[in-house]
Amino acid sequence: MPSLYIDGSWTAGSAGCAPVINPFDASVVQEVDQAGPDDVDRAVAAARAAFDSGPWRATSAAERGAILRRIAELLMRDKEEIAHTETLDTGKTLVESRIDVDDVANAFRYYADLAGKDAGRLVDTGQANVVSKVVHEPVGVCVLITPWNYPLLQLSWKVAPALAAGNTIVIKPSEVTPLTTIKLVELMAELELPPGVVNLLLGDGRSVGAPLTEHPDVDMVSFTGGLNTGRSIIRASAETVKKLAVELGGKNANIVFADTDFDTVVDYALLAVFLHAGQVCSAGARLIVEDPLHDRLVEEIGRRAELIRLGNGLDPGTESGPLVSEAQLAKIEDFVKSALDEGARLVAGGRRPEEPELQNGYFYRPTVLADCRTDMRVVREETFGPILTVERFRTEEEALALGNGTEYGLAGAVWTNDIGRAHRVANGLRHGTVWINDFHPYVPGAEWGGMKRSGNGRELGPTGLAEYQELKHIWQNTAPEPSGWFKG
Ligand code: TXE
Repeated sequence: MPSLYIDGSWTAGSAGCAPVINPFDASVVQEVDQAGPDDVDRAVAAARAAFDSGPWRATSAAERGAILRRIAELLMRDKEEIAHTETLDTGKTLVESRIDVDDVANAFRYYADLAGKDAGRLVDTGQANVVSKVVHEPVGVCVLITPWNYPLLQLSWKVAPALAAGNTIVIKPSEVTPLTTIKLVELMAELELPPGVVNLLLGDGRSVGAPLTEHPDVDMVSFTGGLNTGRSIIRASAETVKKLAVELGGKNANIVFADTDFDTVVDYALLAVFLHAGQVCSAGARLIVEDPLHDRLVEEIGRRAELIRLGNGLDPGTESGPLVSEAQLAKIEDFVKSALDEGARLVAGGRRPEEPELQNGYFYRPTVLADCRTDMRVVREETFGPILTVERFRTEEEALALGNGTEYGLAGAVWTNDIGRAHRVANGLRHGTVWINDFHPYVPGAEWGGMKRSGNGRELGPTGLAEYQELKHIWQNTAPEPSGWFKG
């Protein structure tokens, strides 16, 4: 079956096919179509026409909410199949993939409930013969570009609010992990939305992503991915002054004071960084530890990291899967080498696993590096792999300075039993999310996004819907008469 979806029809791409690789063993899962320049133009034209003149604009928010609720139901109907596909495509464990599908359905339900809740507002002008109101409108044609670490989840944070607000969309998933995106579009195709409301293009960033971000008929781009790609997208969209929402990853601080419960913080420090082999934008990749606890904590985390069971995500005994691609594996090896060259001390990992059955896949052992400093590349840059760097602090001020010590500002955590200190540090961190005595949880109702170089705009929550809306002020004079401004 062809895998592009344009103007309500499945279609083959004009740029041939490309294999989708299972990172567990480098086998080919499936071949998928690749879009060429004509496909890009056709998808944008279909979305443009559906927005400008199709029946979609006339749907009520309640109708759109019902569509989103139906998508959530279909996701639950096919949950096992979708989770299985996500594991084949990304390497993550089936447990994680199932949680992803549940979270995806929750995102659709959340925006189903929110659609139409806020109809705008009346403004008191102080004039009896004037009605002044501010209303929400959709932005128009929205291009949604997603990464490979949470292919379906990241997509749902964009598709659900974009449709709830009444936009038409062109989806461009990562070329590395397109399979569950194809599946989601198949589910939406079951709903028989007007042609052109939802379109799907497959292909890489250079041939498909970049032309979309430059396209004059696209009104908005929502992007999640790497910082340098984000910079290119911001530059490419400047000419046509597109609306942008970008989430560009993080280098997230996990700050531990010595009064914290030891076993709990060991457990969470491992979860924070090694979940999904560290390929998480909010991964707690920088452990920043108060001096009295430092040596004991590093030793225990190193010991526990060596026990993490790598394997096939489909195997129930597996605790962590591979990296997503050969390129990502090479990047991680390079980061570890540069860290050791710059003076870091290897506490655990730092190598590929020895097991014969893992040799074909893109595996790397969970790695702990002590004696790290903010001037090291491995501490400053997002590695997006199973690498934990550890830094030491002595005062609260020092902890805060380290926590804010990179150009990113996506997420961070502070661990302490001193409630005043917990809030002082949380207030001082320039991160979009701060956890106190926890790591990773989120809810669809709370905004997600970055400060500093971690991005612009927010996903989730009411703001995640507002990103896909324009505001319009309508002023009505109910008793017009000459103003008398010009006397002649
Ligand atoms: O991501 P890219 P890559 C970070 C992480 C990772 C690094 C590189 O540090 O190691 O980025 O990963 C599309 N115009 N994150 O290279 O390039 C691309 O096809 C338009 C953090 O895989 O950012 C894909 O669909 N689109 C991140 C998407 O952008 C372009 C999650 C993301 O790919 C494009 C993933 C272009 N010029 C990686 N170039 C997070 N924030 O969670 C590429 N794309």
